[in-house]
Amino acid sequence: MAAKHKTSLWHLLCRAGVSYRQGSCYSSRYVAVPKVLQGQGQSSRVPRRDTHTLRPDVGASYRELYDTSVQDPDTFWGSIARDRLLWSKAFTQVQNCDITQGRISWFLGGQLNVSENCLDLHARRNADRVALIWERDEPGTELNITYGELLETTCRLANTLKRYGVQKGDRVAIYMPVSPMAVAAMLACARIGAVHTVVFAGFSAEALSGRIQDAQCKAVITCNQGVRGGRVIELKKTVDVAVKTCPTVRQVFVAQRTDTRVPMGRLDVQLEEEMAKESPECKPVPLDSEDMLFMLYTSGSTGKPKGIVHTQAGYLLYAALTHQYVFNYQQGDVFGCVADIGWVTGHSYVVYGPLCNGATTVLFESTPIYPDPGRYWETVQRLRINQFYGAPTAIRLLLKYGEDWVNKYDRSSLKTLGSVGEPINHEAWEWFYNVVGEGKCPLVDTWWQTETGGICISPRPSEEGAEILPAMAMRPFFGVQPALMDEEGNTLAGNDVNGALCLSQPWPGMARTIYGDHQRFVDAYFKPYPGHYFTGDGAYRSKEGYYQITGRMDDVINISGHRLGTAEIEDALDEHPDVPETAVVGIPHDLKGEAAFAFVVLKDNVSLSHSNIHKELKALVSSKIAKYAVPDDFLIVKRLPKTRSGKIMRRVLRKIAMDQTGDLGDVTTLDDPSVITEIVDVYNQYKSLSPKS
Ligand code: 7RM
Repeated sequence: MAAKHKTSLWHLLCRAGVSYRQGSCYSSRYVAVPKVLQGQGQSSRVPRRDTHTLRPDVGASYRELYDTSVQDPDTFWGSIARDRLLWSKAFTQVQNCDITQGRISWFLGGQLNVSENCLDLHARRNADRVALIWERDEPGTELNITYGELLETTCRLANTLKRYGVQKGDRVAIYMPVSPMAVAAMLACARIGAVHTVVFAGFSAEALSGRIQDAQCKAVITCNQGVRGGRVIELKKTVDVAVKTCPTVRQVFVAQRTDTRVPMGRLDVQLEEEMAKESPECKPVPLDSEDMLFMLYTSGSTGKPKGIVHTQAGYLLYAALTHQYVFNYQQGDVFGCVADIGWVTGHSYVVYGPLCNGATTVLFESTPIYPDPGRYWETVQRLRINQFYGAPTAIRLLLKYGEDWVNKYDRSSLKTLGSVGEPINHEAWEWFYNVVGEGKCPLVDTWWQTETGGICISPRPSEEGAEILPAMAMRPFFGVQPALMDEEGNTLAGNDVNGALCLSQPWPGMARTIYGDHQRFVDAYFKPYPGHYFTGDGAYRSKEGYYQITGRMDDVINISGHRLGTAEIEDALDEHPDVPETAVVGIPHDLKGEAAFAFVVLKDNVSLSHSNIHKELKALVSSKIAKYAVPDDFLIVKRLPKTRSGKIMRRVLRKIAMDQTGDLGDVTTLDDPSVITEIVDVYNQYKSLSPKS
């Protein structure tokens, strides 16, 4: 038995992972079959078995491994990084971090190429192994893309970018549906050292343009149209509007997702036509470990979205290691993460983690209820998905439709279920575990953030005998050391305590900076609790020492797993000419997790009717941000509750919006407490007019 004899750290890590340093028998056989990625072709399955196996049986020494990872991170991460990544140049220093300054660097002196690690390495071994299964919007029309094909597509795309002048360090915006071409676009950037910023293809022109401007993107890669839930999305049209206000953009590359021709303008280039002219080979550029890989915009509590920056080696290593261990991914498995690539979950667990591990990863283009609420499970049956990773908001939605939609389909391929994006409530957890998984698959509730790069707190099903308690994120991953803080900034000792969740030492996957604003990075994450990374979330450490995440502590809300600053919605509402001031709060919502509730102050003598104002405000939010951000409720009030220093007391508004006016907490710092009764009266009136079931 493996657990019996004491094994070296090195040995444990090697047998758990894919050892590229020792792997010797690469075949140079290389099949590159051009395939129109959006093509109408039949799905053809090719064997995805591999010659090497990832062994899950790491056994009882997990505890030892964890202890080493936090007590001696240099040995731990150094040996794993050497073993699991293919380096062009070896690193000379494992880390050089000082989190009080927000300085984080890993694997210094080393050089590698992320796309080579994600593609060439696997294509050399077996070019015919399936890298992507593109589960397109119409069920039953999936396409398989092999490592050989994805490599060729990526190279052609990289060569095209180069020909149009995109160079190392340039930023490229990707505004595309979940598709192989989008993955190739990300990897093509990585191949030449360009920095991608993927913008969710549901965002408005204004949101897209804001991100392109902040990142000063040189190019945009998009599609003529998108298809989702049976509906066509006019992506190119949105880009046309967005780039009008983006002087840095020199080219817009347009791929064809549908057969529809869209008008092409001065900046536009038909992507597939250009790619056809290019060589199918493109040498990967060796990049420094700390060169930028991508940035991804995410909401903070104040102001505009922040461009969270991730770099090469540390990010890739962390995404790959967590992908393997948290989901107990084994070579040959079909990994199904249904997140959009516009979110960090799509980056780490649709693209980078799985591809670095040579996995077969599903690209899910559709929605949980298209064409009916059985879609996920029908897909699981048809693709024989082994790990299914989704969001609580979708689970809560589906459980309302009943078990028949699940039971209709064969889910016997499932081995691990995962949840991410927000706290998963007990009802959803039990349903996911018992109905979907029939009580047979471990369900991992994975806590992490855009800023953490990969999963930080989660059960690990591959850990022998490890218990998983419902609706709890449970245990820190290797190298992650959580701490809970009280209001005075003291670390809470012992168990059965509640506090602000911090992580007390750096790990390779953590964000490096906020693009163009390092001071904001330091202020937001490292100032609140000196010496720690502050997550912005609250957590409870149970009697057993397990972690449960309680939710955001700041003015960020989480609608259907989409993190959004209340300030962003307020900014959009405030653009209305009749609206001088608003306050948006998040309140619990059965399906969406949280919903936005808007308190709106109107100018005197407004002539528009309230219902027209509602309509206009809704339209504003959906055009400035996205449809999902539109508040469910609008309450028109005379004034907002403010402290003497002028800060809106959202805590009180949240209580009112949740109908908990009996317990408003401390309101002594309010400038004029009579504002409370004023708002409560309006709320009660509103409630009596629109009773909610
Ligand atoms: C991966 C992702 C991050 C915020 C985070 C939390 C919340 C995410 C969980 C969760 C409770 C979870 N990145 N969150 N996962 N809360 N349990 N398992 O979601 O940057 O978009 O959002 O999401 O509040 O701080 S994110």
